[in-house]
Amino acid sequence: MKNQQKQKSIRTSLAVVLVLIGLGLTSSGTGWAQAPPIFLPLVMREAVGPGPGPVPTFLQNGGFESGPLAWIEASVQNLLPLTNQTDPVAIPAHSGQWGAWLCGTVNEISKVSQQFVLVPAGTPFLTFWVWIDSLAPCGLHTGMVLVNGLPVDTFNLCTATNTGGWVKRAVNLTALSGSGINLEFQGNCNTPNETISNLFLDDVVFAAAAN
Ligand SMILES: [Ca+2]
Repeated sequence: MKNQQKQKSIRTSLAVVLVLIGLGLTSSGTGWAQAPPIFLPLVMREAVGPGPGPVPTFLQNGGFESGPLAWIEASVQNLLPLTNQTDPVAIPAHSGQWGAWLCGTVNEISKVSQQFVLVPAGTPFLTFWVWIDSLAPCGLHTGMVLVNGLPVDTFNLCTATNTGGWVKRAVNLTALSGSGINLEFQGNCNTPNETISNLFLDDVVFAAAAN
């Protein structure tokens, strides 16, 4: 609104100047006097406001079946979290052949992330499947989901939380419906006791409900 008022004020001022020039009026010491008309070229440029920002994109490759497509992988031990059934020690994926394998070795922090993902208005529940397989006591290793760098779901990776198979989790992101988010899944197993935890992840999907 302020910009519109400012533009309107500028246009009004310019219009007054043009009228005065067009009329050929100039000010003298005793008052307004007629002067030869002067015509000046004048180009007005419309004020340009900030353009539209980048458009968030739908989550891609949520089942990892296209390998690393759309996902950014990170690991302090220089491992690639995305894996498929050709890895002899990988567990069966929840769907297809590919999944993400976070932690899996000592002193590891591993991540898979996507940037500027749309939280669809009709399906704002972030759902995903995990398989926890850990040898660690509880309180050391954690699995996390981070949205824009902040944890929205945190869970222990330890013998007491071993799932023995794939289980579904969900995070309600209704408050961010229609927004673009930076989405990250992280396994943090960087602790001095050097026990191993595994966090497998597959089938990341935005859904209308948690179940
Ligand atoms: Ca898969």
